[in-house]
Amino acid sequence: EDGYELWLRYHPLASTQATAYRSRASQLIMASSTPTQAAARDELLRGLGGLLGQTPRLSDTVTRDGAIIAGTPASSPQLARLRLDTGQLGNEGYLVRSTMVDGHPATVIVANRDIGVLYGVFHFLRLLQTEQPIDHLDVREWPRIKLRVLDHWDNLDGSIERGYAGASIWDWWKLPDWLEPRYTDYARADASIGINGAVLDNVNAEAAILTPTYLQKVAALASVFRPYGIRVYLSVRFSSPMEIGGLKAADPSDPQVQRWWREKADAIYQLIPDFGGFLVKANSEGQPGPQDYGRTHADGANMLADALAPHGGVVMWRAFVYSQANKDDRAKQAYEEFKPLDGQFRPNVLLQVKNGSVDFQPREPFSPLFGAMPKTPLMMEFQITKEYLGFATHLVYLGPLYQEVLSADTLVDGKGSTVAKVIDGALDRHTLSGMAGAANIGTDRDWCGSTFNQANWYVFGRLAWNPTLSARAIADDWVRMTFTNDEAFVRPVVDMMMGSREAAVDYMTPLGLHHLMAYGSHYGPAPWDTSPPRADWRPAYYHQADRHGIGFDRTRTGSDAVDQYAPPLAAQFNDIKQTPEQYLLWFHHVSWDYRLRSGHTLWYELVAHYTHGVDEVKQMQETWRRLDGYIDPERYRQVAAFLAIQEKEAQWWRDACIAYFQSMSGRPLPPGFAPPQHSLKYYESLSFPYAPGTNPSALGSH
Ligand code: BDP
Repeated sequence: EDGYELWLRYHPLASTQATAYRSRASQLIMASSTPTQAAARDELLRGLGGLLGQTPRLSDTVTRDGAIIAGTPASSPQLARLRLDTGQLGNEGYLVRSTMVDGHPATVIVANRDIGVLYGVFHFLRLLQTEQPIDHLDVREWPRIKLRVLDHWDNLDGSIERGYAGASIWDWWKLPDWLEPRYTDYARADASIGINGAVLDNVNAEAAILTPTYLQKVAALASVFRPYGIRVYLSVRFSSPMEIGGLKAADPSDPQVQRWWREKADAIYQLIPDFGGFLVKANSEGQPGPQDYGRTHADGANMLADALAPHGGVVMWRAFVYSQANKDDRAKQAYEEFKPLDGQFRPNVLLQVKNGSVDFQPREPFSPLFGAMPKTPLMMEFQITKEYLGFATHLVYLGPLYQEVLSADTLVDGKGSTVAKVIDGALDRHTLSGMAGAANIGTDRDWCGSTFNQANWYVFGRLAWNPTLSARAIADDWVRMTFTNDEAFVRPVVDMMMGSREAAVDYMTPLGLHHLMAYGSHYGPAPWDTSPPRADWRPAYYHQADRHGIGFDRTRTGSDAVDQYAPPLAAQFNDIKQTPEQYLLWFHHVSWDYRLRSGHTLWYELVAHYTHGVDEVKQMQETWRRLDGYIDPERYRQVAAFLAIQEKEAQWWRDACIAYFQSMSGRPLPPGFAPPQHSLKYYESLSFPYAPGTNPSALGSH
């Protein structure tokens, strides 16, 4: 097996459940006159055929026990007669219910729109894939978040910024005439977890994407995705009117510029009537933007929003900004720049905010922007591709990271004002809401560079559908669908996944440390590195280690980043005694001899955490060793090999960081801990091959 099938791996169910399921899939009553209906029916037949070894007979009416009826009240008179309550379901929700139809026990999958039926079909298949009972179903589901989007950081030359799974799956050369079957499989996978949008190109965008030639190609992709409920969006370069429109400037207050964008939007919607809108990285890491003309982010976003509004499109404006000129703490800059603009954005603008205030680190406290801009819909931006988490090979399940952020309490409106409630619009009553994930998908046969990375695409989609789901329950589904339902395999693997992110935090950046990674690649440790041209790209900017202590003082006597949080949280983070230890060095500069809750010194705990991270990876290897024989040898062996790489590199991280921090602390290694395998000089001298997304000529490539 090569992993191509992802979690839609409809291999025959081994258990006795299959027999029971067959009697619940005797007949299928389902229209297929629209492309989405056809996609839903094909999926159901493919899934049942694979899982049960037989497909139900197609029929117009229910004539036997165990029928499945799927559709909308509009597409199926029989479903209409059942008068099921679909009010709450909206356009994308669905109901899967066991009921009697014409005297026969049947399963109905009903929705208000075809797309809901497709989502319902995937849910029903998931129940079978995970061997759930299906005799008394009463499932009622609808998405809590409106825009559930993958951001592809794909360049037009086929490379991917921070992509570790091969090249871009968009074959711009052969589009629009040749539509790779893979595009359809991509759409199926997205739809199966409720993803309904795809931004096709890198946030460091090229103007060429908006030329007629490329728009034809984009339209072709949109036509493949449409039946699966996926809208396409484009990242646009703010200066496009100059680069491809012949204008002298891109000033958002210039009527010529405004007209250029209006006409461009009109042209796009001519080709793609359901085009989603624009994603914009502006005045960030060298990208052009409205500030080049003395205008604000709101001025820039609103100009684009006005061009899209007549067509129903949205602008997703990114809040990832920090500048070299600004000498203030980088972690404070997005908040300082955007909070004053609350209330100034058009209704079709979402502000897309990274989960933390620095940059997709193994652990960051949630960005203080969440909860701070009640008049603006804030969209979550997670990273699915593991830029700072070991690329393709390290096994790091991101479910716990996402859940930690989504369930964090901002306290802005009393207890229970979670980040999830900010972004799903519940807290401030926004109808527009969104969650984006920077995709980890490429041309590798397994799509994501490793089998376990597929779980990160999967969990992102499931949490975008419902941000209160548990990362563990989602991992459990994923393991069953991807590997096997054998409990002896499922339990240890889910445990291993659930612990994997904490292990990575421990061997890379424990206790609130961040951004110790090598310049450029962001792979491997380089806490010593002084070569980056900007201070805020150097690890020392973040760890501040010296003879006395380590950590970034963000308290009121430091950068005062703490006061960007709601007062009770600010007070907590400001007080070293109350700060959760996982954020200790994020908020405080701490003496090496400071005693943590364990009674040990900071220096001791730092060494202990690094060591523990390595031990955890060894434990993961041990777990995997015991699971030989439960799954196919191809995937088994790759996971084993990747775990061996991870173990080696966890050791490297530990040893390099301990060697370096010891050179700062001057403290002896606490008793019982092995010394680093090599000298600090050795770790400093290592060099590495090219890593994706670090092409020095590309902007934002540090
Ligand atoms: C950083 C990446 C860089 C991206 C940037 C962004 O290193 O490649 O362009 O984020 O999100 O994490 O714009």
